[in-house]
Amino acid sequence: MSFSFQDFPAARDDLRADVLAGLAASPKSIPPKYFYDEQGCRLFETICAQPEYALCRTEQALMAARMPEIAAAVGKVECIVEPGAGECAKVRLLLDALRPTHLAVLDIAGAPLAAAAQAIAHDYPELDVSALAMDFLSDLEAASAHLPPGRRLVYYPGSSIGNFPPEAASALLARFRRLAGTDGQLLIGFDLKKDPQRLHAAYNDAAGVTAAFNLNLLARLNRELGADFNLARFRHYAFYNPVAGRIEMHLVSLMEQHVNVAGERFHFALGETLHTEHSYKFRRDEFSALARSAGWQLDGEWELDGFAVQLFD
Ligand code: AVJ
Repeated sequence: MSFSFQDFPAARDDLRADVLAGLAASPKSIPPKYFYDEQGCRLFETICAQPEYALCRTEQALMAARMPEIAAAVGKVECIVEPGAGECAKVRLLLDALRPTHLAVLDIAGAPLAAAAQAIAHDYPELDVSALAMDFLSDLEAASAHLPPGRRLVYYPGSSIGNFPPEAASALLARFRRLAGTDGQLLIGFDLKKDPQRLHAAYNDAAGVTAAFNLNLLARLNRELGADFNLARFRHYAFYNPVAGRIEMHLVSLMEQHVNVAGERFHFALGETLHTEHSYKFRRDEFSALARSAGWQLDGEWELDGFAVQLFD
């Protein structure tokens, strides 16, 4: 077995700069990638166990049920690349079915990524595993240099692509195209448009886990930037916007207040929002058109209960 870890300090995210810029903007916003500190990752796992939030369970069931077809459509690949791999749990099904020689996993959280990748290297003795600690949004090109030659499959599960507005999503898919190379492929999962009440419920679970996940962003800023957000003065507010085809998540200020963040003071008016996430939903034809705009051709698709996986080359 072989395992390597590469840190890319120049391509790490900058919480402080991004948060200060987002709070100075109008409307205020913070990029959703900052949800996932240790506490945020735990809360997201708990969201996935809520009855209202079927996304992760459905994707898992779809991949398990259709894997023989998916593997046949993918064919022989040398290397699987997973940007934003986190716990590296989802890729195991693909490793079992495709048996590549190399796996490259990328994530901004270096320590948990290294641990998860090492566990994979242990469980798959034949596999070469590279863990790359970087923000793949800022430096996908640096990752490319660390991949072996041969056919590549970029794997981007979990509807993470839904967090990007259409132009940014198209730009990211185009970067995946360059990362995969001309004979490469993309296997990507995304949440489908469906009954808006079902979508609404998924982001407003009865147990309040999504609310806690959203508010944890403020707690993280308190912990890591010495901010003084009073969490009781903000309300989780999530809704489906059918015109834009997306869930919007906000933290709405319940009163006029000031908050100090990293030495700067910010004013919140009563009712002012801090926007924290877009989660776009697609029809299958919409998504394949988006990918086509980034240079990808649809090569296969699978659907289960409001979730879809598409394969491109
Ligand atoms: C992990 C990006 C797919 O957009 O549904 C869950 C994150 N946000 N509940 C999503 C999330 C609120 C999730 N993704």
